[in-house]
Amino acid sequence: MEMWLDRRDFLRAMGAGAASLAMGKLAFAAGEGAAPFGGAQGKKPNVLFIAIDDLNDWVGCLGGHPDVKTPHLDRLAKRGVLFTQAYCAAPACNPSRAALMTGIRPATSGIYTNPQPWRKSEILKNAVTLPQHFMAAGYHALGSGKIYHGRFPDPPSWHEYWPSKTRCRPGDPMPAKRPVNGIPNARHFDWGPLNVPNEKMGDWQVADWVIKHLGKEHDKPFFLACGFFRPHLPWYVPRKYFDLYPVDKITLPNVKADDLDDVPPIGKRMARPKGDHAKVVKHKQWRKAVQGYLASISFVDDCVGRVIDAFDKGPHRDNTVIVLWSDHGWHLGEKLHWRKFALWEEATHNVLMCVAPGVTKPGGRCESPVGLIDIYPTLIELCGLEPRKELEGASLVPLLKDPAAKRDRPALTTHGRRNHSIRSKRWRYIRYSDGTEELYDHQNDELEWNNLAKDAQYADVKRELARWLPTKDAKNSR
Ligand SMILES: [Ca+2]
Ligand SMILES: [Ca+2]
Repeated sequence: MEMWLDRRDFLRAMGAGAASLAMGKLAFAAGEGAAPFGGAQGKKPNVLFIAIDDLNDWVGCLGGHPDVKTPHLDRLAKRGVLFTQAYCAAPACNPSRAALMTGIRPATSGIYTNPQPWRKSEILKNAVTLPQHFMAAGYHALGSGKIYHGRFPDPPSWHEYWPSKTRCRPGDPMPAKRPVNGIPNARHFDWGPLNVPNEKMGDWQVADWVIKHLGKEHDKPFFLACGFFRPHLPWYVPRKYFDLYPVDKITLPNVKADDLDDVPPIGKRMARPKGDHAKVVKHKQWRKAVQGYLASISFVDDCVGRVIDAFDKGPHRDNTVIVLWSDHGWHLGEKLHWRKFALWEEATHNVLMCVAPGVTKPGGRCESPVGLIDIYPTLIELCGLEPRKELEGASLVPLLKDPAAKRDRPALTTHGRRNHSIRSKRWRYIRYSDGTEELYDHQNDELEWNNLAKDAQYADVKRELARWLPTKDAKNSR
C-alpha cells in the first residue's frame, strides 16, 4: 500500500544505508540529510518540546472557538509554521503519546487505550523513544510534566526529570467542596474557579523548572521536554482565568440535536449521548463547562508565554527547535459527545506548531493534513540524527521549508482495534471494525453533520481514502 511505500522509498534513497549509517551521525550529517543548522561548528540544535494535554483547536490562531484568548500560543505560532490540520494517532492520552514518542502507530503496537502499559507491548517493549534516540546521539534529555501518560512514565527516556523520573508532575490545588458543578459522581468531570495564586498550580511549577534550564548553558545539546496538564480535567484554575469569560457571554458549540441519526451504532456508542451530555444538560452546566475549558486554556497559554519569554532571554534562542503539540482534541457537546475517545474532527484535531531557525519562516501556515506521528522523523531530520526504519510517520521538514509543498498522505487516527479515520484536506472517512462507515465533505460540511457514506456517487472517494487504512491491525496488547 502507498502508505508504506514512502518509508521504503526513503530507506532506498538512503543508498548504501545501514553500513554508512552505522558509522554514526557524521556520515549522515555529511549527506543529503545534513542538519540545517549548526553550520561550521557542527553544533547540533537543541530541542524544546512542549506538550499540552487535551487541548483541541480552541486556540486563537486555529479559529476553533470565537471567544478563546490565547495570545501566547498565537505569537509562538507566528514565529514559525502552524499546522492547521494536525491529527493524533489515537484520541486518548496513552495511545496518542505512545505513538508520538515511539513513532509507531496503535495498529502496529496494539496500544489502543489508556489502561494498557505501553512498554508491555511486544512491539514497544524495546522501542527507542524520541528522547532515547537523542540521548544516543549525544544529547542531554531532561524534562518535567506530562509527556507520557501519567500512569506509565518511562525512566529510560531521561537523564533528568522533575519532580522525578517516576512522578511526572506536582499536584494541583482543589476547591474545598467538590464537585463544584453539582453533577453526582462527577469525579474529575468538574469545573470551577480556584482562589489561589498561579504559583500553587502544578503547571506553573513545571514551567519554573523548564525556565531554570532554559536560562543556563549546557555542556551538550539538550532535548528539553515541558508537559503541561491543563486543559485536562478537572477544570480548576485561578479565578482570574474564569473572569476572562463571563458565563452569560459564552458561545456554545453549534450542535445538531439529531446529528447521531446517520451515525453507525459503533459511533453512537463512542458518543454516549446519554452519558456526559445528558448530565451536563440536566444540571444546566453547558455554559459553565465551556467557561471552565476556556479558562483552563488561557491558564496554560500563560504558562506557555512564560516559557517562551524565558527562552528568548536565555542563551539558546538561535540554536533551538521549538515544537509544541497537544495530544488530541476534545468534544464539548458536538455530536452530543464530551471528552475525546471518538473519531470525529473535534476529538482528533489538535495543535501543532514548529519554529526551526534557518528552516521555518515567520507566519507559515500549513494546511495539509499531518499527524503527531510525523514529529519523531521531523526532529530527526532537523537535528541531523540517524533515521530509524521503524518510524511510521513522515518528516514534515519539506512543509516547514515550504508550507504549500505537496503532500499526498492523509492523516490516520485509530480508536480501538480496527476503528480508523482517514482525514484528507477535503474529506473525513471513518471505517469501524464491523465495516460500517462515515464520510464527511469538509468543503461543504465542516461540522461533519451529513454522513455521505451510503451515497453511491462517493464510492470512488471512499475507495481512494480506504487505500490509506493500515494493512495490519495488531491485537490488543495486555
Ligand atoms: Ca490527553
Ligand atoms: Ca449527522
